[in-house]
Amino acid sequence: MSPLKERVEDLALFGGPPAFPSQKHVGSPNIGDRRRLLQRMEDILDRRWLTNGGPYVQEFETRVAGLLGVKHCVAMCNATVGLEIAIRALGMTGEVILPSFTFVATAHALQWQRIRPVFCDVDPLTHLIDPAKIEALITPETTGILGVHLWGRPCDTQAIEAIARRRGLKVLYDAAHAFGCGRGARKVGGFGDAEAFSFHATKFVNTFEGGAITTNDDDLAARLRLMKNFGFVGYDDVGYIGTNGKMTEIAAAMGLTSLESLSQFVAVNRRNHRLYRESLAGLPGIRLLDFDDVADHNFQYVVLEVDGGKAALHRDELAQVLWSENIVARRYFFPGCHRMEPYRSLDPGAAERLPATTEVAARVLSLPTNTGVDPHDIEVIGRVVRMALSQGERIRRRLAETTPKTPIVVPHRKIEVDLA
Ligand code: T4K
Repeated sequence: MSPLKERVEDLALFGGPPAFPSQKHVGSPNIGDRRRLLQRMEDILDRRWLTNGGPYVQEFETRVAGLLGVKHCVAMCNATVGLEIAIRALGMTGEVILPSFTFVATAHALQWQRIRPVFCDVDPLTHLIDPAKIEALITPETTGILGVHLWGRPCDTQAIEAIARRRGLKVLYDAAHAFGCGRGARKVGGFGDAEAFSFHATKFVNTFEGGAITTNDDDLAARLRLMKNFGFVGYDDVGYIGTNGKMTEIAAAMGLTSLESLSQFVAVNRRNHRLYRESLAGLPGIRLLDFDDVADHNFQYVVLEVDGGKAALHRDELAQVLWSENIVARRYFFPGCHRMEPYRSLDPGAAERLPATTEVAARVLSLPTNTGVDPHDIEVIGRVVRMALSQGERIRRRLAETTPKTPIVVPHRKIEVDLA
């Protein structure tokens, strides 16, 4: 039984026992049928074929393409390398327009190959790139748009692709969060020139590390296949510049096993999302992002917006309360790529054109979900949030008394490194 949190004094922040004995994570991986996975692993070892487009990778690609209704799926070692390869295979150069409110890999995949990421503001309600703000950012150097289907909600693909057609730009989507999601009758995977998926351990369908690029373009798919395998066209012949973006057989085995439990994972995520919504309903200044308008959503992120002007605690104060209770809520994707290096130095004025990004980044808090979280956990988390918000003033006062000169900071990993 989790300790009851009825009074401010019960909070772990002020000496009470934490609500959970060990940490509850946002990205705790789904495992699926362990026995089936181990069988596949045995088979891989027996065959002595571990990587380089083996039978498990081929089966995984076929299954993913079939599921998404797209002609080609090219499996990759992760989504970041997948994005880098897709960007290069699409011939993007110069400048590419993307949202700043995304995981930093989206921007890094461009900057890594000396393409300038030009950050566009988002819609404050959906957190997605705002198509109305794209055209003003197009210059003679612009070669593409990189939309992000954040939290699994598809971008306004019609508006983005209309701009791209008019201005002769390529369109790539970062679909890292959007596996299994759809717009109308269409699944994410076939929009734009190509889409990039992540199957990282923290994604609801995972391959430990992994990713894929999907496309309906035969030539592009052929280029992607060459580029992820050093450009080899035969045993001794290289026909293209390439890198190593290959997925391993073990990763594909995990992916296939994960896919077999996909509907069960979605059902758990959907239930968790509903329970959070019910348990946090009616709290002033609190909004839980809903996805009722999205066809076939995967519900893999539970995203809370804490409006510091209306809620009794600011987002970071609430996060501090939760962290001390072993509830590792995350401030994804604070503070926005434009406020991280190297972008902060390369484009110091970016914040002026990104007011909605700044506002959203100050509010978001992702809560633990996936199969690692059960209804009782959500009840406990909901009770902690409710109690903390009903006692906001007292919590602030206590914090001021106990740590008078220490600013409120959310614990985070810090790596000191001298890059000079
Ligand atoms: N585009 C977008 C929009 C993305 O969100 C991402 C990745 C990418 C591109 C790039 O995809 P990949 O190249 O990774 O395929 C995590 C993930 O590492 C990252 O894949 C993901 N997005 C991002 C949103 O979250 P961090 O830096 O937050 O990871 P970390 O180590 O803090 O782990 C997240 C949480 O999950 C922690 O609370 C711990 C927990 N966890 C993690 C792992 C790896 C577990 O419980 N078990 C585990 O095995 O980036």
